[in-house]
Amino acid sequence: MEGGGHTTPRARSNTNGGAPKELPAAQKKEFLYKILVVGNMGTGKTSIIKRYCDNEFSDNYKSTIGVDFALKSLEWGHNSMVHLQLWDIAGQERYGNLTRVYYRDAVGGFVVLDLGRPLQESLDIVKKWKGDIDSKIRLWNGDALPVVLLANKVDLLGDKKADERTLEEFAKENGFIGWFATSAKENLHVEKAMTFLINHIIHNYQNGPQPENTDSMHLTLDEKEIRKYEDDGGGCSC
Ligand SMILES: Nc1nc2c(ncn2[C@@H]2O[C@H](COP(=O)(O)OP(=O)(O)OP(=O)(O)O)[C@@H](O)[C@H]2O)c(=O)[nH]1
Ligand SMILES: [Mg+2]
Repeated sequence: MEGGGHTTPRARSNTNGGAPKELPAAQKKEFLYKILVVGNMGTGKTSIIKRYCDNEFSDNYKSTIGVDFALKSLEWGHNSMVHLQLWDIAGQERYGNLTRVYYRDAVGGFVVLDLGRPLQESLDIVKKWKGDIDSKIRLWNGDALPVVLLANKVDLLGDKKADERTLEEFAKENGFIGWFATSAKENLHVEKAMTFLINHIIHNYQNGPQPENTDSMHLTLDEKEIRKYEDDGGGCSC
């Protein structure tokens, strides 16, 4: 299995035979993708999102309560804009009943583990998160959601390397589309992992319904749904 280095999506072919022409922003195709970021408490989910969206990092740990959202817009090829809605789901949430609501309409995800902790224990937990996603959400065609494993805090290993063989085998056996050793702190492989997943999502939707031009509809619907659950006293483990 490969952990990155994938091609960027092809620009749509142009008819004049020259270099692809950039469209004015207003004419670009827009795609909105909801992506889940899950994993146990303190593994670095919020830090990875913050690094990717704002290129910032803090050593202070402020645990996410419930769910948080981040948006990132990217120019993709010459003719497209991709808007990512990153759902930062608190580590404690797997023990609540809300993940099914949070997962709705997602088209991809990351499960994050902390390389500073014992690897085998972390992999057992990751397995549970992957199982939670697979049992609660499928793609439009019934396929499993594309999910990438992020072995985060690789900086903590110093000169040692992550146990690549174990991670590779684990990722393959558990249906991850790939894995990356990342560091939100030192900005290692965070962008590469995101690009890898986006490429995969775009490839999936080439043969199916494109969730394009969907503005903030999903976010609004899900927020309403979450509030309803919370009002009903359902599943909040905080
Ligand atoms: N050394 C190191 N520390 C990191 C890295 N990523 C995150 N941290 C630290 O780990 C702690 C937890 O990070 P968060 O991003 O808040 O973790 P989280 O997964 O969002 O945690 P919850 O919201 O509780 O589920 C913080 O103190 C971060 O500074 C990393 O790549 N390297
Ligand atoms: Mg968090």
